[in-house]
Amino acid sequence: MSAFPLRASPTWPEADAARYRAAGLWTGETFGAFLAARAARFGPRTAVIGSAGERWSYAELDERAGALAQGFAALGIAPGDRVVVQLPNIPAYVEVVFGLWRVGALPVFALPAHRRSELEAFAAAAEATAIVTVERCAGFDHGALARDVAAAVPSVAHVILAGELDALRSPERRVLWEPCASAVAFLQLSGGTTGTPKLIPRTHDDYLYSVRESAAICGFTPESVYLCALPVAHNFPMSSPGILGVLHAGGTVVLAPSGDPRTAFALIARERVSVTALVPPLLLAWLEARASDGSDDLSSLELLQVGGARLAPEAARRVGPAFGCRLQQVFGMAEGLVNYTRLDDVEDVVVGTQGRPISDDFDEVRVVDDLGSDVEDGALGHLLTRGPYTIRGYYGDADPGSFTADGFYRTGDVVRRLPSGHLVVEGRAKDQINRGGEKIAPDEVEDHLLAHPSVHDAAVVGVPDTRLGERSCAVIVARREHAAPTAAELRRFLRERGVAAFKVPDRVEVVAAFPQTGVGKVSRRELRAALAASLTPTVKEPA
Ligand code: OOB
Repeated sequence: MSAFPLRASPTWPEADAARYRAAGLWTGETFGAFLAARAARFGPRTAVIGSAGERWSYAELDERAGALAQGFAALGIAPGDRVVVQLPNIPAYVEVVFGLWRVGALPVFALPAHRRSELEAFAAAAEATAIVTVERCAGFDHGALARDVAAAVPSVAHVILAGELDALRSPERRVLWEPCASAVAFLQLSGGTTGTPKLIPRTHDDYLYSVRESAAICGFTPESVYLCALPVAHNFPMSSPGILGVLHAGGTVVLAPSGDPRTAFALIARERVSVTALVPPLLLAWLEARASDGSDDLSSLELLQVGGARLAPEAARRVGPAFGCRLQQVFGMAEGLVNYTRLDDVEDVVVGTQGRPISDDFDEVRVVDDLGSDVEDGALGHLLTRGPYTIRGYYGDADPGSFTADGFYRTGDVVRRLPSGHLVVEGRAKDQINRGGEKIAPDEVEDHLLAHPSVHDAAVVGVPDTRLGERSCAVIVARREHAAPTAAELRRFLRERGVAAFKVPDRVEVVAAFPQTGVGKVSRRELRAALAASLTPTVKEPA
């Protein structure tokens, strides 16, 4: 067993769990059993294709994950251990994650963009015992980063590099561990609204339910060929229906090293890809590339999913004509609830809404006013949700205020519900910036800025941007008798502190003092709102 016991997290009351089991939503299947069952059913079919020419069948993937699990066990990775996985879109990601599940360990999913500040925080919060990463990727030394994190976080005993996996594999076939399906299978990262990371405990039962239903809603079959163009560890390409949905259906996952149109179009043509998933800014890049050069054969594409941030209706309408395929909007969250427009929805619904929940009968959705009373259909309100795959609390019960007393998750999204059950995302009441699908917690970035010797105070706000939806702007008050730091200096400062590039403010404004927004202590939220309103997107962008 792990030397670092799992922290307790709030979970579903037994009555709800019993209801989900009785209705056949929670089947008792675990991820280890899931892969074995796929291998038994789809053995010789192609499961995973990598951009370097790797092609693994279901039987091979199962074999590789099993041999890796034995190696992980021999290294001392124990059931219940948390293991930070920071891998790009390479086939090793799939075998590592299933290998960890086979040994009873819990992956903690980091994104390739995360740097020391984030990785250290995740490893510490999860008390991870190992980090799995690549030596280098896109010019960055991930191996050195992982070793730095291991040196700083006492629980981390191992750094495992993708290049070392073959040496780790063992031909032994000991039965390792069969966890209970109601146990936590992995920790996903929350987009975050606070300075400290919130880890999301997802169970085998709840996550596999969402995977199976998502695959059914999206019509995945053994013929489906899914291009993973977003970072594979994100909840959207992982399970909505994502790579797990394709594997569930017996289809093929094609891992793209990047989502840029050139790379992606070539892979779509080469592998006859039928479905893929994008965030809105990437869709815009694809639309532009397609308009300037329509020569790639994308005729295999049947479905293009877009989610993670607001999709402008004008962009949505261009999908069909540009790619000759259907659009599907996906509005989801790593905490659980996922909404899809359905394949048989009419165009206005597909273009103008963000879909409806996976389960008509079991996803509970409330749209409430500021006082918590339900509003009429069609009216704006806060989205609260509870159901068979939405967590009831964060890992270790961090931030209990994100949940109501009766277990609804406060999504922080402001929505309208239509009589059909479809939701339209109209805005956000949470302190979060959504930079083209990448989520930024202002608190976190402000804490870093305040560490700069010339910064007296800092507020980070979102400003509208036609391409990304929002960009981040740091508003700075300099210390008395200090020259205000330049934008370039602050950016370098944040990078040196190991902050992911997407969190480094796009714009920096220096002001003499912050506006007084109310009586007494200035609320960060009011302050950010006042500053955001005073910043127009046309003001000069820093070079
Ligand atoms: C997905 O998950 P997260 O955890 O990175 O972010 C969730 C938040 C939502 O609460 C909402 O604020 C925003 O991202 N969001 C959207 C959206 N999809 C997500 N806002 C407007 N329109 C959409 N279609 O982003 C995620 C997880 C699973 C599937 C898809 C997206």
